[in-house]
Amino acid sequence: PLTLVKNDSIARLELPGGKASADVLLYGATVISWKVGSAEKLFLSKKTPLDGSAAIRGGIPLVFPVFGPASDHEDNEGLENVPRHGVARTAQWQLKQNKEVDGKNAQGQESATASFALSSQDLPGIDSKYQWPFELVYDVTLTAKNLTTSLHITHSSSSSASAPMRFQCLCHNYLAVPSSLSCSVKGLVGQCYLDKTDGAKGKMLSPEKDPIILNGQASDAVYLGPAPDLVELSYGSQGGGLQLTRSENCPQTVVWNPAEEGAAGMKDLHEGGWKEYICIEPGKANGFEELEKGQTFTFAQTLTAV
Ligand code: TA6
Repeated sequence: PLTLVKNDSIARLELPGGKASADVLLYGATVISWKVGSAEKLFLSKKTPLDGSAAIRGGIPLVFPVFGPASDHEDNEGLENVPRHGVARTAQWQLKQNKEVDGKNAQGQESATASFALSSQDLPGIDSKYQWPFELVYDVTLTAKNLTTSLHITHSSSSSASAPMRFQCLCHNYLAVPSSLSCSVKGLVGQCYLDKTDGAKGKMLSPEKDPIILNGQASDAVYLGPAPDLVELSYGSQGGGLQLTRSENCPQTVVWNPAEEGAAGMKDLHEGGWKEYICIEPGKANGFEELEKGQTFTFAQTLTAV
């Protein structure tokens, strides 16, 4: 079932019998909680405001139409005036009538889906920052062990003169971990990556080994692709973790944790919060997609609790 809670600011999806739940803040269509049973799988800073006054530090912020500062990207034509990480994560989305809130997914598993919509027409002044009209539809589907998000990006310009819409998109997943000092990530071996702890443009390196051990050192790496079949986050000695799959049209994967020194400057991150999450972020974050008017690009990811 789907209910609106907290003064209709949050859409809550639940499977019967407390099997799983997810909370989606309409501000940014940000999944701020995903529970498998009673186990919370996403991180949410205790100091992040949820009243729409600032971007959310946690959950799954949606990054569109640019990842990071536009100035990080050489061929950022048309994106120069778009704010860091874009406009979707700080916009007020609408809850759409649900296709099938309670049903079965393609695999016959019990599922619940909520859909959200954002139109560029809902963003006053957007055309001074971003010239292309767009419609976004975001589906969040819960099954007993999975959370699937699908972002449908439509270039809705009806004017004949419109050049292809240029954009990036990414799910900025803040994944809860028992300790960010003893996690590991598998599935990215062999991929070149931009090490952004070494300046904004990053230095091209390739990881020597799998798994990548996160041991409390700062990490800010953009793995360039191709889209890996599976990325696995292991929590470390106590076992457990998450698996991530995504559509092949979003080949990059960002792995980020600020570590203690980076966290010191983040006023919306509670004390020690950097030890409680790893960001593993699939997306199109290197180079720009180009979408003809009337066309739709769909970016899907599935997180699975193991
Ligand atoms: O996803 C990695 C990153 O680009 C990091 O460089 C760090 O800045 C993070 O995003 C958080 O960005 P934000 O603007 O939400 O503080």
